[in-house]
Amino acid sequence: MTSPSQSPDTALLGATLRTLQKELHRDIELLRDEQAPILGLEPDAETLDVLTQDLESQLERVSSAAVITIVGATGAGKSTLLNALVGYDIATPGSSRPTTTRPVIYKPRDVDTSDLVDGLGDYTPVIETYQESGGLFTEQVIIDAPDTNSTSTEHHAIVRALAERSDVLIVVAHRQSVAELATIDFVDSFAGRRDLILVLNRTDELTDVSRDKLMDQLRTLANQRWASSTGEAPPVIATSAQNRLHGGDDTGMADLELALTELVSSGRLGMVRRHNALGTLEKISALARGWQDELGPKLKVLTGLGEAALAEYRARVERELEQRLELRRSDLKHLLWQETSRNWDGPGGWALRTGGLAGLGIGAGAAVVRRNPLLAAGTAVGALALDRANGALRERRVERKSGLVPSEVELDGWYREDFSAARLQGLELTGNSLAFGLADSMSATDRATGAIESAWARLLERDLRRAATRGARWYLRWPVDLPVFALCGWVVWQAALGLFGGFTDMEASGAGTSLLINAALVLVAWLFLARGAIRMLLSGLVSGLLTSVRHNATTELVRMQDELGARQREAIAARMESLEHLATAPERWRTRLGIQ
Ligand SMILES: Nc1nc2c(ncn2[C@@H]2O[C@H](COP(=O)(O)OP(=O)(O)OP(=O)(O)O)[C@@H](O)[C@H]2O)c(=O)[nH]1
Ligand SMILES: [Mg+2]
Repeated sequence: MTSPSQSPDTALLGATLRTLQKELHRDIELLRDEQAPILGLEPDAETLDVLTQDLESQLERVSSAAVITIVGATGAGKSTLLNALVGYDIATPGSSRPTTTRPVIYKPRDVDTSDLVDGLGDYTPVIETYQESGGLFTEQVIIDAPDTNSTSTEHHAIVRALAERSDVLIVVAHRQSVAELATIDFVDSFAGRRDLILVLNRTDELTDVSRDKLMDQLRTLANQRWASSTGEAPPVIATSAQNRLHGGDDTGMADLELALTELVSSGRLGMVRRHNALGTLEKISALARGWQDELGPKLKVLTGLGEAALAEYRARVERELEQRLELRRSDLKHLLWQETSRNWDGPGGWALRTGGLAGLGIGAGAAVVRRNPLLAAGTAVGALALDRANGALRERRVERKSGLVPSEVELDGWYREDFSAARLQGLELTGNSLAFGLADSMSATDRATGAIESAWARLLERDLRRAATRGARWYLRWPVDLPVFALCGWVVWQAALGLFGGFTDMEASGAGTSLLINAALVLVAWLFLARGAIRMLLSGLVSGLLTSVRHNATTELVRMQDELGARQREAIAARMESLEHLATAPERWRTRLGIQ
């Protein structure tokens, strides 16, 4: 509904209200998020919907003419009162009750009331335009509503809907209907949200005593049931609409006109609407405070459970990795020997590459070499071949990640165990076990697998090579290789001497078969000793490698814990913030709208 002119003030007010309204919606939507709606809000959902719709319609009407709805029991004189306010007989009062069965909206010619009647269905009000202008309230929209005490529920619904879209409700009672007002909750539901004016009409029919008595009853209701949150009670006025309409003097009608004029005069109207909006907001914030008390601690518990679950899950993955790495220690040693031997050109490298089987074979060969050189050679070669095959097998085993990385089924099982308390709490709070970004099994599994795989890959691709390079530095290689070269040189020297001394004298010169065999035995023994020493040294490096795998995996797992934990923490914090935001909204609105 729009009025012909809109002052810059009201436009600004409208903009501010809309911003505030947006914030409010955002908070409410977050709390009732489809994925994880907080179930504790459900009992209040209907009230909340009514309140937010109310707020919305008030904000929409910020720049329009005032809407005054006259409600009350049948025969109280609502239609007559309307005529008295407009100044001529526009509404039809009557004696057959109820006279007004459909609401009638009276409006100035240039005011569009489509918003007012929008969505009212079959009970669309009759719209009448003021024929005469210049009356006291012919600038405003006045609604003559059907009675609120009849049994017709349609009447009730439509009056309620119209009252929601109004600025001011004039509640009219007469002698017969004052007591009844206390029994119906219609006025209760608007108290604090709408400007109310209580009118005792048809006072010309009453004695002073009974009028005072009825006025007292109305004042008690106004003070005790319908006061606003600031404690302000609606005014109670005694009138005789008929007297006024017939040109008589009626102080009550004059008071009513004054009160209404104040409320609907352009500057005041914005204020009325702001007050009404604030009244509605107070109710939303009271609901929010209740939710805060009830749900705040539960949300905190959920945060704690989510974090504990992640910590437990991480610790479990780490423990498991630790054990599995220990099982891989010997394979890794072997791999490091192989890798180191690749960087070691020389006899030490060959010895290092030779496994235990080959060592045994060569040893056995050495034992029989004097008696049967052919068998000795065969034993050594066979053992070497077997050793090579065994080494290849180990290498493949180390490079495979399976066995080291827990299977998806295992990880899922741990997840279910560790996250069960958090999931249950989420389920209770929102009907969704993964409420507020609690880590799901898939992402926890992916992250844990990724952490271990990347740590292992880093070992194979970088750390192992570095360790192998370190294991084959010159100051390790030379002490092993030089004696071998020296011995070989000596044998060659002896052989040369023998050669110069004549082939026949070879045995005598000491360069005969037994020299060669002895030299070979010394060589094998030396290399065997050296191999043992280098392997011991490399084993120390293996411990370092395993520590770095653990360290890298842990770093990644901690990151997983932080990131997944932060997601839930932030989601819950956002809900808590929304609750707090709603609980303190009236304060903020008051400041922003300049209302004390
Ligand atoms: N004496 C006296 N009679 C009044 C006064 N106001 C209204 N009446 C009479 O009371 C009767 C009912 O008045 P209405 O204005 O039709 O009452 P209403 O509240 O609109 O009734 P419904 O349309 O049925 O809900 C009519 O006969 C009016 O003339 C008044 O101030 N004094
Ligand atoms: Mg009527």
